[in-house]
Amino acid sequence: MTEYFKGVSQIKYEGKDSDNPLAYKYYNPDEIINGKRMEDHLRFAVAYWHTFQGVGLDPFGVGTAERPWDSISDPMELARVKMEAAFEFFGKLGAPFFCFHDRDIAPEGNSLKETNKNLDEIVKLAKELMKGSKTKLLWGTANLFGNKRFVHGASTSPNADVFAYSAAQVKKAMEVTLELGGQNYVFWGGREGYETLLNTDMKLETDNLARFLKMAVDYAKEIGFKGQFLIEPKPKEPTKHQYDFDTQTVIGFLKTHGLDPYFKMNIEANHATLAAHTFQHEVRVARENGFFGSIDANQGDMLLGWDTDQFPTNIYDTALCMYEVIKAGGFTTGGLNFDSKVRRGSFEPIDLFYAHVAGMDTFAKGLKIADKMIKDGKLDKFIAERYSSYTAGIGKDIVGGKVGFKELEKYAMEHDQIKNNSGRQEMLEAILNKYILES
Ligand code: XLS
Ligand code: CA
Ligand code: CA
Repeated sequence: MTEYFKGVSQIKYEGKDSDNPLAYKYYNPDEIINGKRMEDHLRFAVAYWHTFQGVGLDPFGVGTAERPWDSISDPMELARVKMEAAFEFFGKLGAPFFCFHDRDIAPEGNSLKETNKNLDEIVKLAKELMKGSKTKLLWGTANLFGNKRFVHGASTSPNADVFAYSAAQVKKAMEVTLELGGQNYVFWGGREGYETLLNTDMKLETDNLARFLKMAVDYAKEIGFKGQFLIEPKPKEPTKHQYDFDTQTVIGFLKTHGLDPYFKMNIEANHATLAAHTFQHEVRVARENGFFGSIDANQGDMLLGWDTDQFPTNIYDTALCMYEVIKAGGFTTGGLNFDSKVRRGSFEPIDLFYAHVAGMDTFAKGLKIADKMIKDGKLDKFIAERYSSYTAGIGKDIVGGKVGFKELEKYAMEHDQIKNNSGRQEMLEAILNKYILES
């Protein structure tokens, strides 16, 4: 078989003293952290779209990426070569999972029928390659935003033909996800949102979105797809206002439409930033409400207001993310998918390896820090003490539903000289720094 990434051999764990950029310093798949292998804690996935479809274009200039498949022009030949190269990449990296959109792996034809035929052919190849590989499919999804037919949305388009087309496309994407053993299926609301309410029937659009998801739930049952359905919140981009704004909004939407038993969240770090939340906030909201599913691992730029999808290299964020993941009981079907792209200036194939190694090490280190934070228990203890007024006396009665406004008024009359305690934020931040520096 052709070797596409020449000069890169299997990436190994060399430990923290290594200065080899093509070796893991912290990611040691077999190392046991709290009774579980690191690989099983982190469940890393490579995102097909950025890594094999990304060309490094921006609104001001053409693609800069140099890739081993650049000389191929036939779309189907290109799709086959990329799939082979992808499995070489997964193998060399030791990535246990990958994720894709239908249109990442196979080109559209002149009709939906031809498009499905193209997809079938590449799925067949992927299935063959998976037999000789340890890499599994974390999730599949449908691209309902790239083609111009989705200009006004997919299931929220004002055009019923687009709704029908989107349904046909998701039906097929679910079938191929099942065929490849996908453990989840993701719904990211591509262009499900609006630009102006002057031309938008918001009620019909959001009801249609719910109808669409209900059809997907029904069809999953029909074909025996047992994977987890995930919704990926994002507040803006491409539309000005996306319906799946953030985790709390999506939970409310699912509950309104009786869809909450069938969906969990796929939280993306950069989307949290766009919603003016921290990454940790979004994961916390998901876990505390029973919607923790999977994570799109990346990071945004605090100085930019758009979705930069950078590789995650911020230890604070990965530590606090893994803190939430461990507290959620760890991943079940989900994992950490690198929905991240190399910068336009990092255009060589080797940069794809450097980037993934950097992201994987940052999360591995984050896992170790989080494990220490939890085992040491200082933060948990502080929080427990901070809320201890609810474990006895009037607080216990409030939590236990034993008192109402009248009883509380009587209590407040007798206890109106209130004494608060310090939140000790800086002291706690120094403790977090100590975990980071010493783990
Ligand atoms: C775009 C989204 C997208 C989803 C999958 O912003 O992150 O890539 O993860 O459709
Ligand atoms: Ca994403
Ligand atoms: Ca993104």
